[in-house]
Amino acid sequence: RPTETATVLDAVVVGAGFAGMYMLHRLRGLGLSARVFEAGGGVGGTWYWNRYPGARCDVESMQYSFSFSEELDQEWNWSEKYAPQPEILSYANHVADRFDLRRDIVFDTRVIASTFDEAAKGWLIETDRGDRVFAKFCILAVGCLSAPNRPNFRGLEDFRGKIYHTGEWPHQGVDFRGLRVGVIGTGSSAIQSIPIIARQAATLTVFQRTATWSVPAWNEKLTPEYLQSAKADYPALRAKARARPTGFYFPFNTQPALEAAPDDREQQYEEAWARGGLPFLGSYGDLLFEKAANDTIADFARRKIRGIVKDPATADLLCPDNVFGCKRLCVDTGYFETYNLPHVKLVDVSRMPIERFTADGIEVDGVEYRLDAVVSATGFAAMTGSFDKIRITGRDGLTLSEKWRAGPRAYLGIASAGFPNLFMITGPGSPSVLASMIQAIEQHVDWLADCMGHMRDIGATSIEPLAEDEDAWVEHVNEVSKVSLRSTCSSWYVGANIPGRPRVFMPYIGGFPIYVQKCNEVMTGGFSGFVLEGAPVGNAA
Ligand code: NA7
Repeated sequence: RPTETATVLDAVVVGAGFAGMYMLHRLRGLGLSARVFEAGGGVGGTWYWNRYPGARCDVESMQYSFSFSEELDQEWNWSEKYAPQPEILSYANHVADRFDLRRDIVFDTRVIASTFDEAAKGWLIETDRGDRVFAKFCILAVGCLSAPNRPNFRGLEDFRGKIYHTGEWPHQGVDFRGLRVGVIGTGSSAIQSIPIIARQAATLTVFQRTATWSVPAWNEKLTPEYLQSAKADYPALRAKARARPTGFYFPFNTQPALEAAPDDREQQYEEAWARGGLPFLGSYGDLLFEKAANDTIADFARRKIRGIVKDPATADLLCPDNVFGCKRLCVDTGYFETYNLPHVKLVDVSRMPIERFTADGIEVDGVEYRLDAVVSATGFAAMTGSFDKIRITGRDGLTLSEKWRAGPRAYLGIASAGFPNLFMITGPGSPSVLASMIQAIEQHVDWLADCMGHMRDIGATSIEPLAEDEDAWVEHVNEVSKVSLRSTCSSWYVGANIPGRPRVFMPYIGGFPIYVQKCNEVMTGGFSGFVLEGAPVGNAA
C-alpha cells in the first residue's frame, strides 16, 4: 500500500499562517505528533505574501492578534492603530519563536495531494519536494484569500515590462521611480497601494472595473499611555469583541437609519467618517438590511468623494453605484486625493474591458496606455481557491474540487462529508472573512483541538459530517445570506469576481456569536451531525 512507505504522524497541517501556527501549538499541547507544510519561506501566510506598498490590516492592531496567551498580549506592542504588513509579519515571527514552532514547520514546500486511505482511516499527504506523510488528521489552514486571481488577458506574453501581483509581491520590493505604472483593480490592495505608488511613479494609470467604497483610516501612532490602558483590561476587550457579530469591537449604533431625522443622520455620518475605518458601517443598524437605509449612507459617501476629487468626470467614475459595504468596505489613506495629482489617471474598464496587453502597455477601447510596469491588484479566488490547488481525494475517489463544483459544501465550514478526518480552518460556511480573522481562527482551532483530544480519549478512529446535516447547514448559510444586502452584488464573497465560478454566498453571515454557539452545541451534543467511528457505543460525547 502507498502509505507503507510514508512517515507516520498524528496530524499534518497545511499552511503556517496564523491558523496553521496556532493549530500546531494546540496539537502539541494535546501530545499529538504534527508537521506543518508551508509553501512560503517563512511564517505569516497572508502577511508573508502581501508585501505590496501600503499593505496593512484594517482591523485595529490591538484586536488583530492572538488572544490565547495573556503573556503574549502583554509583551507585544503595536506601533500604529492599523498595523503595517512588516509589523504583522514580525508579530507572526515573534509568535513562531516564542512558542518554538519552527522545528515542526517545513518551509518552501507545497502540499500537492492529500488522499484518504479508507483502510487506515487517514491521509497520505504528498508535497512538491517528494515528502510522503501519512497522518490520521489532515488540517487545511490554507487561508481564505491566498490563491491569486490572474486574469488571462490577451497578449500578456507580449508585454515587455514587468507585471506584479499584489498577493505575491517581490521580497526585495519594487522601485517604481521614473516608471509609467498601471494598476489593474480598485479593491483593498489597490486602494492601499495606489497613493504610495503614485508618490514614486512618473505616471500612474488605474484601470477600474467597479468603483469601490472606501472610508478614511485616520491611522495614527499608538502612545505608550494608550497601550497601557488597553492592556490593563485586555481580557475584557477580547470578551467584548467575541460578543460582536463581527468578532471585533467597535462602537455600533443599533438604531435604524430610516428612523433618524435627516439632520441627525447627517451628523451621525459626519462623526463616524471623522472616526473612520470599518466602524463607519456601524453608524446604523439597518444599513446592510434595508436598501433605503443603505441609500442614505451611500449618498453621504458619494458626496464625500465628490468633495475630495476635483475633476467632476473622475469623481463620477469613482462614485460606486452599488450597495454601500456590499463588497468588502475599503479603508484608505489618501486614496481619492491621489486622483487630484496631475500624473494620475483613471480609466474605466467597466463597459469596455481591458482588450489586451501590447508590447508597450494595455489597450482599452482602441486606446493604448503605454506602461513600463503593471500592478495586478486583481484579488484572489476567494475561500476555495487554495483548496482547489491541492488534489484532495476522499472516500470512493471523489475529489473535493469535484464535490464542490457547484459551490463549496462543508458542515460548519469545518469538515465535508466524504472526507473523514479532514478539517478546514475558517472554511466556507464559517464566519471567517466576515469576522475578525484571528478570532475566527482561534475559535476553529480550539474546537478542532477539543474534538481531536476527545477522539483520542475515547479511541475514535474517524469523524465525518453526516450528509443531511451538512446539507442543512449549507442551506442555512445560503438562506441567512439572503437577508443581507451583501448577497446582492458581484463580490468575492459570492465568487463572482472571477468569471465561471459558481455564484454562492460562501461565508456565514449570521454573526460570530451565533456561529460559536452552534459549534458549542454540536460539541456538547456529542458531535451532533458527525459520525464518529471506532468509538465505544454510548461514549460519543
Ligand atoms: P479584491 O477586493 O477582489 O479586488 C480586486 C480588484 O481587481 C477589483 O477591483 C476587481 O474588479 C478587479 N479586477 C479583477 N479582475 C479584473 C479584470 N479582469 N479586469 C479589471 N479589473 C479586474 O482583491 P484585493 O486584493 O484588493 O482585496 C482582497 C481582500 O483582502 C479585501 O477584500 C480585504 O479583505 C483584504 P471587480 O470589483 O471584481 O469588478
